Amino acid sequence: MKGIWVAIIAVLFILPVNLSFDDKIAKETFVFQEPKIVVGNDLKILMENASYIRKPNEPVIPFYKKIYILPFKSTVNIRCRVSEIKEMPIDKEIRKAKQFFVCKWDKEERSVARENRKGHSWYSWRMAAGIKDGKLVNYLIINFYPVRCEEDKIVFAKKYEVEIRYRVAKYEDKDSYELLIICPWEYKFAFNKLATYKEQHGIKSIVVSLNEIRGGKYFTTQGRDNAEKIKYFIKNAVEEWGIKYVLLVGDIFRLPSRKVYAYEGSEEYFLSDLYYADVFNADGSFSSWDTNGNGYYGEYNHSGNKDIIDLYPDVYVGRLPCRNFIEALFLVHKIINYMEMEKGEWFKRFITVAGDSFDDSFWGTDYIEGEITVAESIKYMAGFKPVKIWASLGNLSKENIIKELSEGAGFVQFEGHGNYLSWATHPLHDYGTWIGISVSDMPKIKNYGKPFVSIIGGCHCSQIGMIYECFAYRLLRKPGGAIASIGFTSLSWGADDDVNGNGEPDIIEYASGYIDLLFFKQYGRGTHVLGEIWGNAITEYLNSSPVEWNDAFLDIWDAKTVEAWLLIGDPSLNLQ
Ligand SMILES: [Ca+2]
Ligand SMILES: [Ca+2]
Ligand SMILES: [Ca+2]
Ligand SMILES: [Ca+2]
Repeated sequence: MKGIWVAIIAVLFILPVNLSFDDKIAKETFVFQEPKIVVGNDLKILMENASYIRKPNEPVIPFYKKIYILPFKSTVNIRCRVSEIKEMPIDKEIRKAKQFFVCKWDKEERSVARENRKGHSWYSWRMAAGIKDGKLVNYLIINFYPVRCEEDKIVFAKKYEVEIRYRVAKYEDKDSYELLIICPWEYKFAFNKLATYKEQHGIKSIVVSLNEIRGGKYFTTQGRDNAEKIKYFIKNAVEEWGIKYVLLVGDIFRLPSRKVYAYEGSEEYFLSDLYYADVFNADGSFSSWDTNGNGYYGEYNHSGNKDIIDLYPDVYVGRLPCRNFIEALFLVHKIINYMEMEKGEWFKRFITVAGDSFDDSFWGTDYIEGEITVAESIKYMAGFKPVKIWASLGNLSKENIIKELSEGAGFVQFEGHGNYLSWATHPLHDYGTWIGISVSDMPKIKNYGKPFVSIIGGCHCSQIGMIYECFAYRLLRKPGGAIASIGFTSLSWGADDDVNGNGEPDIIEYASGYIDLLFFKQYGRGTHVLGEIWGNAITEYLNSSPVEWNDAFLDIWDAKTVEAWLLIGDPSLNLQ
């Protein structure tokens, strides 16, 4: 951000909690440099170090964001004076954003959302309750939109004077337990074993059965259905016990996931466990994800309805979708073994599997999208030996994927297309050919005693609740295979081209490619606990994306990207 903030009166503040109930004011002035207009077939508006709105069929405009971290439950009031406004005439159209590509195997299509255009303002702000380093905080996000597009001109606002009035609330963190395991009663025996082991390793743990939640054993039962009862329980457990990690155990028929109705034009609903992690609003109240109270959750563009939610996780949540006691016991042993084992050289291997995800040749960029994304992840994984199974290297084949996975690895990243049983991608410029692996290949993967963490970029690879187990869970359920897996329960999207003209391929700046590489960015920064990596990646994604629920940018893709990004695994697991 150097060189952009010309005048700064007050800087980012993190307030000590003991300043309760004092009114405070912070003032900050931002002066933006004039946008650069690049003339080509259309006009690109560039600003240094800016982010860019990429709403299909709308002009691409730059924006800046500033994040403040305040104590949990603090309240704010923002005033912003915008001045030094300048009109800049233009005689060509501003570049418009393109549709996203759907990362679905068998079907490559552009997604569409209903037009719902509304003008944007010079700035916006929102406050969200979230978690940072295991502590509840409030994130205040201010977005600045210094460029507006009109018919024959752009209007540029140079100077922003921001006044933040805030009131700090008092919140005391408890510390009776760190890990809460919620499971059906018939799995309790297996997970008591895990809890005992965790306790011996310094993680205070409690196992609670679904019957005990419904029966009100610890807290008074609240909630309209089973999922909401579980979510209220988690809220109580965070407030009363200081829970940081929640491990949900059971397939969705035993422990439900939440059907979420963020409708981007092709899939009416999908399942989200982020629902269980985003338990608080910024004022500390329960986040129902059904703010309009109509019984449909997480609505966006859903028959004209909308639920306004902050999406930020407040606790780190993962799931083991076990279908029976044998699977439950198997996974408990797998986790304990992983914690026990001396990890050898194999752990330092980082396997990346990628190819040419989309045909972008007619846009002239001709990126090899999957490879670009995993190459970015590799940059963050210092100390790891990258193993590249890439179309451009000529070694992308099912046999090679099986062979390399069989040798074991600390981490694996797939970037391409999927359905709930398979993952695949394309050779260079050959979009009719699919190369990948499916659940039927998994018995051939023989990395016994060397399980990996897999990040799977592609639609539906983590879609729990289908007739057969999904690709992501099948990897956990086999001997060897994966110890944890993150991927999408829904359709996911790839942003192609360099629509915003900043020189970076959009595939790593938006949607699925962006969130997947944030996992490795977090790990590379030294966050090694699985759930924290997951939570921090979602938080960073939300901090940098304007999910404002105001229809100005129709940010369904961003909301859905975080909602559908499911962690299958133990969130308290240390990946070292
Ligand atoms: Ca609703
Ligand atoms: Ca939240
Ligand atoms: Ca391509
Ligand atoms: Ca770009």
